[in-house]
Amino acid sequence: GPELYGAGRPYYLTTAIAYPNGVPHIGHAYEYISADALARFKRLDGFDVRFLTGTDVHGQKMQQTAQAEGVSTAELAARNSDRFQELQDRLGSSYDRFIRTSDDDHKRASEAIWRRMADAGDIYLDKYSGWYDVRDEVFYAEADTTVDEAGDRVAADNGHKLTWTEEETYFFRLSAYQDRLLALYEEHPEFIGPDVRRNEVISFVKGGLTDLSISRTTFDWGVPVPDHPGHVMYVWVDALTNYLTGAGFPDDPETTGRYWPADLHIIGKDIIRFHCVYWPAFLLSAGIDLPKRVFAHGFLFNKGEKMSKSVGNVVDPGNLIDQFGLDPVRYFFLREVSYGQDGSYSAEAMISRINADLANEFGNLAQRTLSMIGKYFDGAVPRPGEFTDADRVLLDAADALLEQVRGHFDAQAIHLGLESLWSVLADTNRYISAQEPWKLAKSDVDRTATVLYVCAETVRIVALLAQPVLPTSCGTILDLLAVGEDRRFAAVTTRLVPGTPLPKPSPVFPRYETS
Ligand code: ME8
Repeated sequence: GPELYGAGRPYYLTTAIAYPNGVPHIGHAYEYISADALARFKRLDGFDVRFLTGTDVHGQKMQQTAQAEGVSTAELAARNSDRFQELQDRLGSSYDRFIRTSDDDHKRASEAIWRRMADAGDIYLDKYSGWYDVRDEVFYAEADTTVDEAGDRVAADNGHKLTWTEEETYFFRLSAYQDRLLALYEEHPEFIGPDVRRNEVISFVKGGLTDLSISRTTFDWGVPVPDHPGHVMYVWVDALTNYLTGAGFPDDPETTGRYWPADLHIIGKDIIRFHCVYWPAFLLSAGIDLPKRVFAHGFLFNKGEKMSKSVGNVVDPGNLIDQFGLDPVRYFFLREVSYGQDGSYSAEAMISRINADLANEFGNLAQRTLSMIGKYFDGAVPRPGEFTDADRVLLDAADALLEQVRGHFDAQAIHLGLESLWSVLADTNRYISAQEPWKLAKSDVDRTATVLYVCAETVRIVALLAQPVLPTSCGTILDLLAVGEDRRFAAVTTRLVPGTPLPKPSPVFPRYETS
């Protein structure tokens, strides 16, 4: 078999688990597509990937939304969690588990981590009084609030309405972890990506940490605190623990040993503090290894505007797929948006990517190459003669792609991985225009064979490495090149075999016609 880079080593990655208080939007779809592409690349590169995603069903916001809609909270959670899982399926996501924090094993994981933090002496009972943002499920210090024009107390950073909260709760001794967290960021700069988020977290922690209220008594929708009736866990305590549940903690130590610590948490930039401050502090307290990396993607906007229900500009991911097709939608978001930065959706930009990058640059090249092979070589892979310098330069560029794309994907620079692939497609298009195989075919069949072989090889290599982003279309191109399933790994170096009969070609990337 082919020599595999990952050699079956475990690789565990996760997405954030969404609040199912509404239906999923394009921001959720973006996170799923990007995490799926990263998961698929690792599998393609020979890793034993475990990919976790799901929903975060607890918290005050869920209970309030259910009350407003007149349904039980469990019903709301189940109904909307189904919508999120359906979206994952429609996006072709290769997740291994869709966790819902109402799952039984998750309750056991949350109890287990709570007990460990309590045993470490990091949990104590006290009275909490302060401001709470139900929408983000986060506590605010008085100093970080302000009063809006209507006279309501709001969060200074985002204007969210705050609720005064006074109750007896358990606290986590977060203040004790400041030095250990700063040491973590210092010793493991790779723990937080991109750098801009790392700097944000460091200055937040340097500003000082106060102990965190981690239980609630004024409502009951959550994981009960072990041995302390009347308290449910603060939603972020159980939510973050989902990553451990998904690795088999605490029921299955063998699986946990294999997949934990997680290699990568993919999240949006708004929840970096929970993942890079609270989560490592909980784990340090519980004596559990820390995840290796947290990467925060940016936010998606509609033509540069924030999407909101009241503005009526929320883009439904299902509609996008209906209109443009799944692979083009996946490609668009991963190529158009620099991963880690904010990005924007517009139909014009989508159509331009589909026609320029997919239909012209990739689709036309594949179709021209395959149809000339059909016409001049009876539909079998042509036998190349000696390679010229131009042939070798192009083949070398294609052969260099694996290491480039691997490097970019390992740094979560998905857009740069695609840029590398498309730059070799552009080279190949220039090469085919310069070589003019359609003219050569009349005078020099041997040279035509070599030129078409070189084109078919670059198409094969690009299709192989673009599979994580364009799984269906690249699968079809590899079918058209008669590349067997056993040769569809990233590290395959076997060239196309001259004489192999190819199926009748058909176009893979249609143009999007605006009538
Ligand atoms: O934060 N563009 O859930 P959530 C890009 N339950 N990403 C976006 C986005 C946008 N417009 N809007 C949201 C939560 N996201 C918690 C997570 S994890 C232990 C608990 C991203 O439904 C957001 O940044 O509000 C987050 O990563 C994910 O969608 C779920 O957001």
